[in-house]
Amino acid sequence: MLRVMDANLNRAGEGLRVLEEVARFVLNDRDLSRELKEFRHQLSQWGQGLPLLWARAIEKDVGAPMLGASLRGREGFVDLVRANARRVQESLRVLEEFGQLPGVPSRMVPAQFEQMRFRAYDLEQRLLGKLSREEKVSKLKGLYVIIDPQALKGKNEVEVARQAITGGGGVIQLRDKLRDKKEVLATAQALREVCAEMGALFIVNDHLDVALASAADGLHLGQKDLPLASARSYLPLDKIIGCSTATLEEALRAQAEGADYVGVGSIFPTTTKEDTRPAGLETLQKVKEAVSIPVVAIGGINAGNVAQVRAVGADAVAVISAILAAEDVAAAARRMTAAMSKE
Ligand code: TZP
Ligand code: MG
Repeated sequence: MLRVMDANLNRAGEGLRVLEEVARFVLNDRDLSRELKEFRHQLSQWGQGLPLLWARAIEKDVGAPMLGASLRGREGFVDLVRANARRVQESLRVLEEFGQLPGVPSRMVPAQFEQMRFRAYDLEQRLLGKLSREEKVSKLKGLYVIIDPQALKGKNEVEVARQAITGGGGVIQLRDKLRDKKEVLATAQALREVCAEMGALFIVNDHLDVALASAADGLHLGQKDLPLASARSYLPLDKIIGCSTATLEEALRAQAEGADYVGVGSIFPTTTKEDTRPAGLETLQKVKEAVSIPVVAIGGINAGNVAQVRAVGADAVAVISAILAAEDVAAAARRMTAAMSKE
């Protein structure tokens, strides 16, 4: 029985080590990797000073020839985290069950293994959420199309989104300043569906409740909207948050508060939004140099001036009128993406 305890302490420790490496080297997340390390150390202390190690006899272990086999076929880090978290949770469950048998050292309290198992579930969720968020953030480049019904001139939102994605748009945002929430939600749900189907990100502007109810990939907040921390506390861990900024200070603050990307604008004069503040190419360049999160330029951008925006380093350009007002939305999106890739 000591062999079972030993093997499972070991197995849980190994799984935690893999999770710790993902947190440290893949996610660069200091807090998560520290927590995982502490967890692993705590677990290893259970085995210390006990006659457990000599109880391990790997040559007698029928499972030994299989070691390594279960590591084949991992599809990516999500898969890796799931498999190893499961390994940790299963081992802790075994420790909890066997820990109730007579003969187990009294300091191995089964209830503590149970608590550790719940902690392992929580850490798994946090790792998976962060991984999924990073994957979304990596898609924030190129053309970001904002669907604003006021600029659609009667065209259908979903059809326009479909064409914009066909033309190369990788992100779609719904920005609706006028309609009732009920209608905004119905449009959001339809847009989220088409984005998921075509592999684009879907972001909701302003409304946390609509973002949640439509299972959007993220939420975009302005300086006068909900504070970032409040929105973050309600959104699942895999959702991203963008923040509009017009100055370097605002962009740095947004990053410090945990924004996944910043919007910077207005870069050029625009008639689409009345109360914009000018930011200009110079501010855009300064922001790009100062922050490490993706920078999305916005305001008056079209196929004729997008090269200037790219030249100062913007990761993505957010566009309303240059795409939505075009007769052929897909062709306009194609022109824009082509102009963006020109040096
Ligand atoms: N925020 C800053 S400028 C702007 C917003 C929402 C409007 C961008 O629209 P357009 O038509 O691409 O200039
Ligand atoms: Mg807003």
